[in-house]
Amino acid sequence: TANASSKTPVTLLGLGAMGTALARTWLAAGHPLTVWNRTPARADALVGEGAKASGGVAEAVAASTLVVVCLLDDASVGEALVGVDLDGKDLVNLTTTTPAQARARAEWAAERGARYLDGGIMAVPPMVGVPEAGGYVFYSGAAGLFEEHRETLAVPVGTRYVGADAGHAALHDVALLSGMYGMFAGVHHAFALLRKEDIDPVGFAPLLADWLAAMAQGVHLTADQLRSGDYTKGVVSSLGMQVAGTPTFLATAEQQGVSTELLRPYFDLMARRLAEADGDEDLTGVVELLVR
Ligand code: FVH
Repeated sequence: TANASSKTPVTLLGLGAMGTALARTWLAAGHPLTVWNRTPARADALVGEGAKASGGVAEAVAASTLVVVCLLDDASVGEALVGVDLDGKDLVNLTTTTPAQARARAEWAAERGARYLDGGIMAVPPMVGVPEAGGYVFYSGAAGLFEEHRETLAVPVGTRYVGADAGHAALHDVALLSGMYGMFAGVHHAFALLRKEDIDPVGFAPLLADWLAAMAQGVHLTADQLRSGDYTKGVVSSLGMQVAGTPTFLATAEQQGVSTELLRPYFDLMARRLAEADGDEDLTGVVELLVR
């Protein structure tokens, strides 16, 4: 149709849970979409919805200038694209990788005549195509290339460009997810403490969620302190006071029959920092111990 032909054609490689969700949004927005998946049957439903299936990965790549890749990991990207002509293509790789893999993949693409953007997806499949869910993708690589494709890339979820270094999208992605795993560790320890008591976890959940949300505001103070280099700036709860409190947390875990293996590594870092720094500073100095 006239409407479909006015939209940028997209080739999408990878129809796992995420790739399939992305595909549906481009189809719904009227983009001509060519799809490829290692297991071809996963394309069947999308073909029924208007996508073009391809005879193979080379044919799929040939179909559009903009080629979006969403595969399992960096190795699968290399395997899928081995020997494929990428000359003149704009490759957008949404596969989760390390920053070093993203930088190497950008060089690999350039050697094959392709322009390259890397992406880190901050969304799970049900958030794709649902703007109010707040999902987005970090992009890094050449700013001009991002601008050229911004509108098309913004169809599935929001976009956040984080700079020319191809590794920075992956770094932002992994940094946010690492923060999330630290939070999950605390959540699991908290629930474990209650496990043997007559306390309903469902009733406790909103208390925990609200407390974490309030404490999460502390990231702004941490960032300020890191930028200024003054870890005593604006301190509310000093390192000295908090280290003095750690035996209470360890003893409570002991009394509740809960392992301290999640808490102890962080408490050990706090104690090490106190041994070498000002007790009036914040917890921020722990960052110094982590950076080798
Ligand atoms: N799903 C999620 O919640 C997260 C959200 C944040 C971002 N991640 C990353 O997105 C990438 C794709 O994830 P996915 O959810 O689509 O993953 P799967 O459903 O497991 O699909 C994997 C696809 O990769 C294909 N594949 C695997 N190995 C190879 C290979 N050697 N050669 C070619 N393709 C390969 C697989 O094909 P098939 O098994 O159907 O034949 C799927 O298309 C990922 O980086 C997440 O970390 C998702």
